[in-house]
Amino acid sequence: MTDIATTTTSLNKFEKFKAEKDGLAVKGEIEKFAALGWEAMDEIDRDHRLKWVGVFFRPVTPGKFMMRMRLPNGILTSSQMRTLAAVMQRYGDDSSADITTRQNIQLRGIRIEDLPDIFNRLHTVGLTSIQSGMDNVRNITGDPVAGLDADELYDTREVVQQIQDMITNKGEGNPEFSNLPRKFNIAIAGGRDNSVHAEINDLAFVPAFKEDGKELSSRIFGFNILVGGFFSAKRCEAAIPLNAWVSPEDVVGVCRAVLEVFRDYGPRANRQKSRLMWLIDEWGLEKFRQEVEKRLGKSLLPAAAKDEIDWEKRDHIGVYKQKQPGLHYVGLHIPVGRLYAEDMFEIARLAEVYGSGEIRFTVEQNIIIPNIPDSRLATFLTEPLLERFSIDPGLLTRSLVSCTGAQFCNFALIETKNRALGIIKALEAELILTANVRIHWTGCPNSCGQPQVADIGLMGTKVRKNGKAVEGVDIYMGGKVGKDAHLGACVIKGIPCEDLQPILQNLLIEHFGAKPRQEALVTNSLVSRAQLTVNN
Ligand code: SRM
Ligand code: SF4
Repeated sequence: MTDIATTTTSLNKFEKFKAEKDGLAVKGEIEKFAALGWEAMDEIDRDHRLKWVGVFFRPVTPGKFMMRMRLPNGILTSSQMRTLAAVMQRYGDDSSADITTRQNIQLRGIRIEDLPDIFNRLHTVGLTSIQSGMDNVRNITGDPVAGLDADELYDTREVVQQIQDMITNKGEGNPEFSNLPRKFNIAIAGGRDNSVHAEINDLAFVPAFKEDGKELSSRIFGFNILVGGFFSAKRCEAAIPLNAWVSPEDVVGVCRAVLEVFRDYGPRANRQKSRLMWLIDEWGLEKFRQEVEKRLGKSLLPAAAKDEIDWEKRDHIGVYKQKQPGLHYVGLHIPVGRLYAEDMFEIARLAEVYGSGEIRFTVEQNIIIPNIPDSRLATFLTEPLLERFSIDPGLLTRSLVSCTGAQFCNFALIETKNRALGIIKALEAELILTANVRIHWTGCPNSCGQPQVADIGLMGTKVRKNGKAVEGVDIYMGGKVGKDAHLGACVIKGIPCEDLQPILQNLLIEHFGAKPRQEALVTNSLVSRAQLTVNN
């Protein structure tokens, strides 16, 4: 491995502080920080190293930290949900939680003095927030309906858990992977609809069958590997095929090998050029693949001729039959992923009373409650919580995604979540739609809200209006998810947010078949009059 400490002169400031003291070291200092208080802490420990245990200092709300969990495959139990809700409850109105675009959850309002108690509680219910920020591997995403969907090709749950255990030493923290050149994203698709956005991950596995070569038409299941996908303020790339296929048993080994190569050879001089794709650019795909094979200790087979992603992406909102006879999973829409403690207690209760106690998150920031029997379904659907967390929201609301934005994120150039909800409500009041349109908001070019995968993506920026700097957006279009996924591009720049609604209205009419309600009313009444005439 590269001796990071000896080459500090060519390193950026993040590499320097990582070389001085590993981020994971703060795990042993939590009691000390709790006693000291946030104002007296060393600034680098507070603002950066705490992210190695999933605790984020928020300059927007100093003293009220955010905690980012790890939820492999986006799955948690009702008792875990209740524990998270209880952590938040003590902070009253200061606290909220957000389901993230990586099937995960973040809690807000956390005070440093409570961390020892919070970590104990998390540990008791088998939850961890370890290595969920900064130069670590992020939450590993898997198929949200793994093990439930009759059409699935592979149940991703176990392998996702194994990868997390390998990377984090079963949630205890793993110094082997605590000093990567930059963040790293891994996703495993198990169905035909690419429900994890494989193409925007540094490393992704997509289902693919390989001819076994011995018997005619006998096919073995495995995954084609994609590498190098990422978004950043400077550059956005879809992942490219490594021309390699692996069987499920080798997935964890490949993850380890790729991470070792990235850790030891990934560029560290310029933080804007440190993601995996920059190393692939420097080396070329062939050399990268050879280095991965060296670490793996064996050759990788060439990719299968085609992968199995041949469906449009599903959003899982609504009621669906499971592969287990008599059971259903129900997807609830959580507006922009925002939850409060009382919502989380209630979701936990519903999952226990009607299902098996399991709760799942999707990358669209919604939840799924699985394992609801036929006999309980009708009563479940009358629960008051479903009035707010609908199973049948409006066609724009349904697919709305938003990053955190200015309310809590200091990178943000604009407010996102509340604005997104307000504009969608106004658009739905004005327009009649016939299909859902996926609108994603992101508060700055870091693209946490993934505007490049959306039908319409809105990226926060500052624009000038009447001589003043105001909040605005650049508009992206053409993102395609599921089968033949590809990234959208910026089509309109610098629209002040206050002028956005009519522009979105026109885009929806011109490109997505929306009709103004007034016009639709007139047309409908003409149609019904015409029908009346025919019937008479
Ligand atoms: Fe992100 C940094 C929120 C998914 C690209 N992201 C941040 C920080 C930590 C910045 C900060 O310290 O304030 C944000 C925390 C704000 C807060 O208080 O919530 C933040 N990112 C999020 C979340 C919560 C957005 C959401 O509302 O869902 C997502 C958390 C995922 C998780 O559970 O781990 C989130 N971030 C993403 C994604 C989407 C994805 O993974 O599919 C991306 C683009 C994909 C990618 O990374 O390639 C993304 N976040 C970034 C970047 C740009 C990375 C780069 O290489 O330059 C930053 C800035 C950075 O890391 O320096 C960033
Ligand atoms: Fe913050 Fe920007 Fe990410 Fe939104 S896109 S959460 S504003 S860093």
